[in-house]
Amino acid sequence: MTTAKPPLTLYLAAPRGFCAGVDRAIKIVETALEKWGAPVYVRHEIVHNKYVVDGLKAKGAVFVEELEDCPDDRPVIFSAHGVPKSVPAEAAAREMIYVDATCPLVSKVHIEAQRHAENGLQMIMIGHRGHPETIGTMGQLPPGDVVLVETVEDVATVEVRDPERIAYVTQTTLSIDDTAGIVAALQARFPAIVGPHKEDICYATTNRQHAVKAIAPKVQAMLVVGAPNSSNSKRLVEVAARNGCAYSMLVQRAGDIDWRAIEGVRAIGLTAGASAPETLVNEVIDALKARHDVTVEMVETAVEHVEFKIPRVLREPA
Ligand code: 0CH
Ligand code: SF4
Repeated sequence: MTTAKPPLTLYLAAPRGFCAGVDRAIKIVETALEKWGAPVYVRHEIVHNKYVVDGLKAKGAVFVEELEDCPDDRPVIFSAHGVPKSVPAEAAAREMIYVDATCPLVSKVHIEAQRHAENGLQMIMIGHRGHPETIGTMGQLPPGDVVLVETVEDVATVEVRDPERIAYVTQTTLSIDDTAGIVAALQARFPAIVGPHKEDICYATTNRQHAVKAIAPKVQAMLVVGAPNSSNSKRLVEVAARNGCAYSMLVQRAGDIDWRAIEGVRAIGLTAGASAPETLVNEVIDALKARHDVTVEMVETAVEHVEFKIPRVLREPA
């Protein structure tokens, strides 16, 4: 006799998973491999996902952390998160072929920071210390020129040259709510501070957080497919937890699901960070279906049509 599987309503977030910048960055590596053959070097994980990185390694990409680990005579690609100005400068000095896979929305923040500095404003960056995007954005200006603020508490102690002449930029993958709090604290302490017309947090980060907010109050658990070093994925876990979901968990693959923790759950949410492929989302759905009688409810809070072209050098024949 077989026992019936327990019912489970699965609220599937839309949008979820790959954003336009990730899609472009992965295509850049694939196209570079087609154009120049293996090996093609990639400085830092092209996006923060082991499955993606392993797939590209299998096609001949070699991942390194620093440019000094690349030979002069092979092409190198810079990851979607962006790089300090010193990195392309070094590649050019070594006469390397390099392709910058920095997301255009990150490059936009780089340009903003430079423009403010040219106008004589001191820059404050809201971001996470040590994250490659923060290092890349701060590295658009000379060392020491950009001050990092991570929390509301940091705002109280941050020291600036002239409170009348400062501006801020942010990492693109931050928590919308936390960032609003930090910006409010900056504006309260420095009323003259200049900021972006619209926040630097990108459309993909915003949309994925909104979808999670819509699902969180309906479910007892939320699974976020993403990597432990993926900033935007970790923010989705926090957003679920802060919006009424009792158990919120980051999983890289179905094998990471803690079945004991979600035993008895009858409504579960599922989303994926901007660097997590849909195939891993499907793997999680299949694992849930193997144990439950699953009813899928799509929760779509936005429709995305953003697409970015790969650089011209990769669209031309070799
Ligand atoms: O969320 P982070 O920035 O850690 O990066 P990811 O997980 O590789 O997602 C893609 C975003 C790349 C730059 O915005
Ligand atoms: Fe670009 Fe946003 Fe995707 Fe980052 S998360 S790669 S900024 S679209």
